[in-house]
Amino acid sequence: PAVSRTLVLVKPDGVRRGLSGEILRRIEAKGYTFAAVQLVHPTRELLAEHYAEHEGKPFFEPLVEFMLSGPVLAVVAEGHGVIPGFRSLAGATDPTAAAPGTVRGDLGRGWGLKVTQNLVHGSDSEESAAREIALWFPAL
Ligand code: DAT
Ligand code: MG
Repeated sequence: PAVSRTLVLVKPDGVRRGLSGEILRRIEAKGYTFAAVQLVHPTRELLAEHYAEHEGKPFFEPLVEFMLSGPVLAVVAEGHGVIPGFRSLAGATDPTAAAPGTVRGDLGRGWGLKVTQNLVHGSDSEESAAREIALWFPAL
């Protein structure tokens, strides 16, 4: 696969639990590099844009509230096939279902009891990645 970029977010539960380093370590260990890393206090407007595809779903408001509960580590990761590659590192959306060896499977159930609190976000396509990187890193 071509070299591409993806947007990774270490969500507030990951930052709060001190797992940012462990998550970045796994990304680097797989061979990806970082094009940008920044601690962000997102606004409600930014999150509404970021999660626009989920607007109107029952978990949308709780998701935005959770994402406002503390700082988020925003990362642009780069490498061959990094978009599906990071999704594979992250594991299934629900930490209960996520396989061992994945971020959500190994670390995802320490604090949050909700699917919403699943430690990380990763872009799901080239289009999403371009849109999300422009949102979180307008200067990049
Ligand atoms: P992913 O983050 O794996 O791409 P998604 O895009 O379907 O998952 O959903 C975005 C986030 O919304 C997800 O990381 C956690 C939350 N979420 C998804 N489905 C949910 C549900 N059924 N209940 C509560 N939160 C949910
Ligand atoms: Mg998604």
